Amino acid sequence: MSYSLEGKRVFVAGHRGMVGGALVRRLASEGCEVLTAGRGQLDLTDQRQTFDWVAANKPDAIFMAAAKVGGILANSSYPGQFLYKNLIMQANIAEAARLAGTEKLMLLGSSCIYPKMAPQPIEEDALLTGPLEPTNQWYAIAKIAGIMLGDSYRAEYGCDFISAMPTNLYGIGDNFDLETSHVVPALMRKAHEAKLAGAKQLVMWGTGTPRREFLYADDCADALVFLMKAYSAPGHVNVGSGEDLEIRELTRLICEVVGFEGEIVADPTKPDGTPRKLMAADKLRAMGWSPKTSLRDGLAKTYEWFLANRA
Ligand code: GFB
Repeated sequence: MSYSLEGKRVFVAGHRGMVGGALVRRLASEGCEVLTAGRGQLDLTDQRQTFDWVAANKPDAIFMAAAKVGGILANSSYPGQFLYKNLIMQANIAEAARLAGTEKLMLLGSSCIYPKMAPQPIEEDALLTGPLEPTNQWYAIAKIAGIMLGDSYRAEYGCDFISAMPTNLYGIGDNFDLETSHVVPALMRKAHEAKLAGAKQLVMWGTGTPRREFLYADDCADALVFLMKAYSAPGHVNVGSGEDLEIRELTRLICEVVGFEGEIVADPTKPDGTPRKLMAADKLRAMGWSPKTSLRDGLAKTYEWFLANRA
């Protein structure tokens, strides 16, 4: 490991989100001081506030887990917000970190940065080799800009800025709003409500044939802390489970975990999105990291959290 977090001041931007929350839990065992700032305290879209907060709090390391995120419908409904907010927050935090002399910054993106028709599993060097998936191109462009920002600051100023690209994530603290959420929390909530109502059917968006890779958020946080300590180079690193499945198989698995035994009905009027986005896991595996939580176990833990926190 080349960078130790022990005794360091570590800022988790976006600690109320699913990834940020998982990072705060994971960092508890690193012997560091974790810094957080609520939205009322720090608006990352505000350049002056961001510069002043970072200068005053002097973090040694920053995990940039703050982002405007959402599922397939939210991405296609709010293209301006997804592009603008993600661009501006990343730019503000990168420049604030440079000005304050922050030792290390990790920028985060998503597997949707890759071309829609990228060969599978998707290697890191598939970036910018073809057109993006239209439903999430706005978010993808912002996240590609984030990678470039990190690499350009490394090249010009010698900043130790790195980028990680997690696959589709789910877990504790996820967004369960049916209009804006990702597929796992949406289907979990639908299955739960269908079970309680004694409904005969559950509606799955799209055709059910797209394939997706999923990683439990706490496994993702573990990988991000690992990379913060072990990785220092230009170019992003894929963070995934290395396995994918069809949305209809995922739907069946979620229904099993929740205990809903009715019929699954497809709604092809809703978008499928990209047909497949399984990322190559080799770069991270070669460094010595692999995930611990199976999809079934992660779904069970997520459902447990949902039951305890759904109010
Ligand atoms: O998770 P999701 O919204 O986003 O949808 P993406 C994944 C797949 O699940 C799509 C299907 O094929 C959806 O049509 N699906 C089935 C559902 N039922 C549902 C449902 O009830 N709700 C939702 N939301 N989907 C996002 C990108 O893409 O993934 C982001 O838009 C980001 O930019 C994120 O990359 C990780 O996997 O298609």
